[in-house]
Formats: sequence, structure tokens, C-alpha cells
Amino acid sequence: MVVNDPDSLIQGILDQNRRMIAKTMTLIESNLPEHKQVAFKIMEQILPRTGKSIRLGITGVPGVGKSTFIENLGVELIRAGHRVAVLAVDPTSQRSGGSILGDKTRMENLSAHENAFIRPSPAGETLGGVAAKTREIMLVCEAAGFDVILVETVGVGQSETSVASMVDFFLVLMIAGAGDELQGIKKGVLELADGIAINKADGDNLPKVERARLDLEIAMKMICSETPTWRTPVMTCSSVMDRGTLPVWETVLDHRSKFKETGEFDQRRKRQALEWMWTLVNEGLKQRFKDNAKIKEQIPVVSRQVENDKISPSAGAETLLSYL
Ligand SMILES: Nc1nc2c(ncn2[C@@H]2O[C@H](COP(=O)(O)OP(=O)(O)O)[C@@H](O)[C@H]2O)c(=O)[nH]1
Ligand SMILES: [Mg+2]
Repeated sequence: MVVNDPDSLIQGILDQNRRMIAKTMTLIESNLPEHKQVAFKIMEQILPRTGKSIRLGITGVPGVGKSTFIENLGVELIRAGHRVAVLAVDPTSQRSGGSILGDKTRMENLSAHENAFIRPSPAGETLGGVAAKTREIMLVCEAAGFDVILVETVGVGQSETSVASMVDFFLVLMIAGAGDELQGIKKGVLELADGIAINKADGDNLPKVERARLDLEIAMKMICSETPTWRTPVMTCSSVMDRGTLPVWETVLDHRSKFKETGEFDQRRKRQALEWMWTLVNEGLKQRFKDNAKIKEQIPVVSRQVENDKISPSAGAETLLSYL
């Protein structure tokens, strides 16, 4: 078999061959032009087989229990007959340093399962690049028959926005803390949320969690909902208790059936596809700018002129852009 033969890789994906799936993902993550080309061919071919999964994004500050939530829910869903893929968007991750999912041992209940596939965040120079790769990786998972995709992200550099724009339901996990329940959550993230869940609703935490839930419900009344179909609910869950995450899953399914009924489900997917295209256009423009030989040569020249007040910054920018 040819090593990077798109046809064998496509067949491997459709056959749910884990090695071939992983190999395709590595090609997607690669920055080598020949790898990109193969990945592009594969993506075009598998596209008709994608889009059928339930896509759930999960964000929250470090320590709220995102990974534990994903593992608990993942195990429950597999028990119910689903095939679950777990992906991460972490713009700070380097391949060597691991990612927010932690090492394999962190999700050992899930990672050992043949109906689970866990992929840490791709490394990348820009968040746009990392997110675009994660999106394609998600599509590979769908073509390989995974019917639930769970995407974990930390709140770094707008990564929530990127993840919200690739999923059907965006979940913000929180914990009951002292005082301000909104602490650590960036303004705007609650507006992206399709649901909020206060995690660690177990043991001694329970009264604190219930108070936090009431406070948050009041806070959420200030946020206008985008559609009459849905008001962002404030839920509670526990990822250390058996079935403790299932109420959240019920809400995801409820949202899905309501949005499908009104047509907003398809509208959202379409809007996301266009947003993705523009992200890729932006990334592509930046890359072409960086790779342009004439621009490379002119950057030091123009930079010096701007530094020495010979030309204005805007004239400098105009000059460099004119070489594109
Ligand atoms: N009591 C309790 N502890 C939890 C729960 N979920 C996570 N934890 C603990 O919180 C810590 C952080 O969890 P982790 O999943 O790594 O958080 P992440 O950084 O958001 O991915 C770990 O020590 C978990 O055992 C929960 O539902 N209840
Ligand atoms: Mg984590």
C-alpha cells in the first residue's frame, strides 16, 4: 500500500480502522504541502458521509471538571450504544507538552473503549489554524461512524468562539465558588452558551451549588436569548456520580429536537460552514502574505521607513499589501 494514498485512507476511515483514522488526522495536522494536498482530497471525498453526529462543545475554567465530565458522559453514551469521539481545542498546547485532555491515563475509562476515540488538540501557530484542523478532524470522526463528538476547550484567546462555531450545543461548565459566580468567565461566553451547568453537585457541595444556580438564573435573565425557541438553562451536574451528567445530555437532545423542528438546526450548520470558509480565507491570506518572496524582501525596508518616520504606518501597510 502506498503510504499516503488518499483512497486507502478513505477506505480505512469508512472501515473504522483506528490506525488509518489516526493517520489521516496526522496528515490534517501536518503543515507540509504534500500532506495538506492528500488531506484536502480525503476531506472532499468524505464530506457526504459527515454531519450526522451530535456535536457538543464544552468550556470552563481549568479545574471545573471538563475532562471528568466528558469521561463520565462518554462512558454513559457508549453504554447506550453510541460511538464517541473526544477532541480538544487548546491554542496553548504543544504536541510535546500534552494538552488540556491530559495524558491518556486521565481518561482511562473512556480511552480503553473500542467505541471511543480520543484526540488531543492539534498544535498550531494560530487559534484559527488549530480550530480549522479540529473541525476537519471532527468530520473524519463522523465519516468513521462516531455519532457523538465532544469538544473540550479552555478559555484562551477566543477559543470558546471557535468551538461554539463548530458545535450544535455549547455548554459552559461552572463550579459554585465563594461570591461572584461569574468569576473567571469572560464576558460574552455566557451569550454563546446554549446551556450552563454547575458541576460538582455532589456531597457537601449541594447547598452551595443550589444557591449558585439560583444566582446564575437571575444573571441569565439579563441576557437576551437569540431565539424564542430556546432560553439558556442553568443546570447542575456531577461527573463523579453514576449517571450524574445525563440530565445535561437530555437537555442537549431537547435543544436538538426543538431546533430541528424550527429549521434553526440546519440554519446554524449552514452559518457555521460559511464562518469556517471565511476563517480559512483569512488564514490563507495571512499565509500567502508570509510566503510571498517580494513581501519578505520588502518587510525590512518598509519597516525601517516606518521606524524612521519616512512613511506612515498606514502607507507602509498599503505598500506591503500591494505586493499580494
Ligand atoms: N466532587 C467532584 N469533583 C469533580 C467533579 N468533576 C471533576 N472533579 C474533580 O475536579 C478536578 C478537576 O477535574 P478536570 O476534569 O481535570 O477539570 P478540567 O481542568 O476542567 O478538565 C479533578 O480533581 C476531578 O476529580 C465532580 O463532578 N464532583
Ligand atoms: Mg481537562
